[in-house]
Amino acid sequence: MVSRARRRAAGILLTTALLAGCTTSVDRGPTEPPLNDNGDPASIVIEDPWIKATDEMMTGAFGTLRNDTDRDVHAVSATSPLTDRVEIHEILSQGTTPVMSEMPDGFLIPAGGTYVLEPGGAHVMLMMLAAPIEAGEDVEITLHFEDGTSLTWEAPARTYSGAGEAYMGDEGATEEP
Ligand SMILES: [Cu+2]
Repeated sequence: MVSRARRRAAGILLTTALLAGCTTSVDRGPTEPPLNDNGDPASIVIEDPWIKATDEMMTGAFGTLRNDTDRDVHAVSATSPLTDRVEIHEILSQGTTPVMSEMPDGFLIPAGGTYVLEPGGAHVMLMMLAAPIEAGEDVEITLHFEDGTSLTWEAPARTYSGAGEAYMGDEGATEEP
């Protein structure tokens, strides 16, 4: 735990330098990604990422997001090169029918904890797909955080048809709930 304590101390020093207006030593230039409060651009990782292979116009991406920092990290939006229409969704029960709903405020990955994107639960939704996504294909997805940092990963496409996949698209509905 010594290294963790040291890293935290370094973060406090960095914050102090910024408050003092002494930015020359920490100025990484405009092309570098912004640092979060820990001074670490890669504090969130995703485990077991995947996306549901589909021949329809929408599909979900999943995985377990792990937050190794000591503060909550707020995911606010998602993007993908495959489509401009990417949203963060959850599944709510309306009576007996599971209905997808956008999470306009995104979600929190708790400090030192995980947030799970899974079928039947929260997911990254890709809509208005121009072409099918075939099993084995890799799909690039980026999650954007409130602090200005982001996480990009390649999600391998898998064939999946399980409970909780009753998306509105599968029911023939064209409107998002
Ligand atoms: Cu969805």
